[in-house]
Amino acid sequence: MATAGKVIKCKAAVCWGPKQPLSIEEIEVAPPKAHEVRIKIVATGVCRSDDHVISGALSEVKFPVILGHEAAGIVESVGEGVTNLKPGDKVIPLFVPQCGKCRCCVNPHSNLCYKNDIGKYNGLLLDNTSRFTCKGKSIHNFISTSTFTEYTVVDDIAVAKIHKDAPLDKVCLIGCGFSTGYGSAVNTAKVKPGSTCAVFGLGGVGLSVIIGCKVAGASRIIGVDLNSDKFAKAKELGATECINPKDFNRPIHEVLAEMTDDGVDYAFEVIGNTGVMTSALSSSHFGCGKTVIVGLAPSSATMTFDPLLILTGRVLTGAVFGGWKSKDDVPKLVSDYLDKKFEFDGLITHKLPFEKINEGFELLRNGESIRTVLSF
Ligand code: PAD
Ligand code: ZN
Ligand code: ZN
Repeated sequence: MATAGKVIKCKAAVCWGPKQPLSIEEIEVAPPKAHEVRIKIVATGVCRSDDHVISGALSEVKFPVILGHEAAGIVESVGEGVTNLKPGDKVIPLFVPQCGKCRCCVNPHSNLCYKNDIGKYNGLLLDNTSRFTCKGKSIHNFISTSTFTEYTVVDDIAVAKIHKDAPLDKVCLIGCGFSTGYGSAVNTAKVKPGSTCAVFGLGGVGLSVIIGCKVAGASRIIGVDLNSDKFAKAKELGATECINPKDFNRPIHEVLAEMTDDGVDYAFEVIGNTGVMTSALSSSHFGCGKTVIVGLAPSSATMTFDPLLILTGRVLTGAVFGGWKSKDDVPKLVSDYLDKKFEFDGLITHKLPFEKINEGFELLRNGESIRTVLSF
């Protein structure tokens, strides 16, 4: 491409600090260095995890920063040593990279590569620098991806090549929301046919848990949300019942225990609220229930519960990105989507031009949208 090796000037949404709207700016994106890839982002989703940074809930994230981590795009150019990608390839950036060499990568049961930037939030590429500048200032990366920009640069362990026929404005959801929820059910919980599930939080990720529970053959899938407007879509995607904690004057775990002969087989917390995490744990069966934490709690939050809850046999676990080994599994998820093994188009409730990104976040905050997909 004509731009290879050159600095690209383009549009990006810069987050200058918490509690302020994102600002559409012209930025400069330097060419990729060795083992890096410059990507033209085509479509990017608005995920709650980005909003946690904007709201100030993830206080370790360094500013200024370009957020965004759920996206699909096209390779513009590659740095030295990148052999498996070429300009024009369709790709999905990976917020959990896969180096293939670290203790987690070589363990078939883990997907959290040591090279990830979640929780540490260094906000830099692996060589400890950034390729973004704006108004003379260096701008941080966000969890190995930064997709709220027309062009981004990622390390080659943080990008997967996908099928050439993949519709980028849909499969961008495989970069986070869909895969996280779906994998939490099929990989992390390993939901069994005929089982009973409760899903706390019916946003894009919680609804994807429901899709996973259904594909796994669960016989009852109970959606739980404070916003009853979310119930119709949840039922459309596979929930067999939905309940609103506001409609009961006793704890929701007691309601669920009554509904399910002492508790569900699998409970999922997909909100990021530590109180709800304990409710989810309490809703699972005392002797054989499994609870999966998917929601991202605020930086300072801690979870407390009576240890007797797990002493009797309940299992408590969690997963980032649905337990998928990103570089290996994302291309397979895209192919499975193209082969119609599952469907998630119903999660995309809004489409907006990139410039309207703040409107996309407003729709998420006021509960109107499931996923807004922004395109350039
Ligand atoms: P969302 O905000 O679209 O959905 C959250 C839902 O929870 C909404 O429908 C709310 O009405 C509902 N809700 C809020 N509080 C309560 C409550 N106390 N009781 C019942 N329902 C409630 O978010 P999302 O689906 O995009 O993301 C959900 C969480 O998952 C969020 O914390 C996000 O940061 C996290 C996430 N984790 C990963 C991962 O890899 N583990 C990936 C992506 C997102
Ligand atoms: Zn996300
Ligand atoms: Zn690794």
